Amino acid sequence: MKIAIVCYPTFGGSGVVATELGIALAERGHEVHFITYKQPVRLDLISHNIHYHEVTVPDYPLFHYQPYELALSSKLVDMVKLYKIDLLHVHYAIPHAYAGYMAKQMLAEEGIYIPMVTTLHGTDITLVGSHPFYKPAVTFSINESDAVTSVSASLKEDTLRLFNITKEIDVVPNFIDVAKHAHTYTDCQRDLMAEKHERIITHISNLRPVKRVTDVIEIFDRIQKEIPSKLIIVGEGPEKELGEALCIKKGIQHKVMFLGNSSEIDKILCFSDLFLLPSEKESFGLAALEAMASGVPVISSNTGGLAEVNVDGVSGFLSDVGDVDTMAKQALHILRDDAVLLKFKQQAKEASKKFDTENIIPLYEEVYEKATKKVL
Ligand code: GMT
Repeated sequence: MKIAIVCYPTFGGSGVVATELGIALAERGHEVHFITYKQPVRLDLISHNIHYHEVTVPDYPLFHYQPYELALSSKLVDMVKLYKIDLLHVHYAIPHAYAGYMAKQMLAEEGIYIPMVTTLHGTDITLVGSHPFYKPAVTFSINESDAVTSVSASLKEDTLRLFNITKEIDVVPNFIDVAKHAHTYTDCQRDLMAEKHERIITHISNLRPVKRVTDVIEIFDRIQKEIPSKLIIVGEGPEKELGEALCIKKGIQHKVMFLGNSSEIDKILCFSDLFLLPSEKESFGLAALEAMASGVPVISSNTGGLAEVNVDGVSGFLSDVGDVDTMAKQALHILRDDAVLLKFKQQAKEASKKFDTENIIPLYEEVYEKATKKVL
């Protein structure tokens, strides 16, 4: 099949999922066309089945806001015609489903009928999409999609609760190539980050308020009082300064490293003993799944889709949002004893296998078939 994938190309779960999906589909023989404003961050391998088409919005003094949807829908029309694309798969409803719908309509005028699959990722529904400024357009473009998928059952429930949806929503969970996450390193170089006797605790996110970075630091503070440890925080975002200030206030700044965005997540997870994700909201928690696939147990909140990923008492533990005391106790339970830590590491890796690429990509292919039948 010739598939056009529209996504946000920057750091962030939805872009990562869309990129990895495109790569996996290309490996299965599909021709994949990424259509977005910048080459996706994880797309460093352009194979003969993968194409990238950049959307540019020309600057014009009259534009107070750049009309990206307009440029995207025009680019979609051009690329569908040029490459005879069979299906549009848009990730993140805003504004991609809306631009996709416009492209579909323009193509229909020329007798070209193309199905559109929309994948909902979380903040497009729970944070931004349900805002009254966007809600009618988001509802409309979801209902006008030929197939809709959500990355967890919890996100499906949220979507049905927040919007008036008339379309069936298929749950297709996020996925990971478990084999790629099997470390081949003989030495993770953990001595670069910590002393031999110290545990390494990691948090990776876009450091937005929803990630509760200060909870990460509160949990770590309680851990480091009991056992020697270091905290690595990966990512850039608006809560970084607040996090740094809290570390200084607590006098633990020498034990906490803020690494910024990194393209070496696998190396960081290789030497991590525990992953913290105490988010306020999380439709899935791809970062938790990446940690688990690398054999890193997860202490997380029980919000949204996290309970569908992190298995309580097996791959880590789940607690109520904001309950940093319980999270710290659970972390200490895992970290105190070498044998317990090893058991949780193995269990985390095992639990991630349910979401292996091999199990999930065929579900997307089924959705594509279903959507194609609808427009034929
Ligand atoms: O977590 C974020 O703020 C980024 C956001 C995104 O759109 O990239 O992540 C959402 O999509 C990811 C991929 O499907 C999910 O793993 C995240 O849980 C989800 N984030 C939220 O729901 C807050």
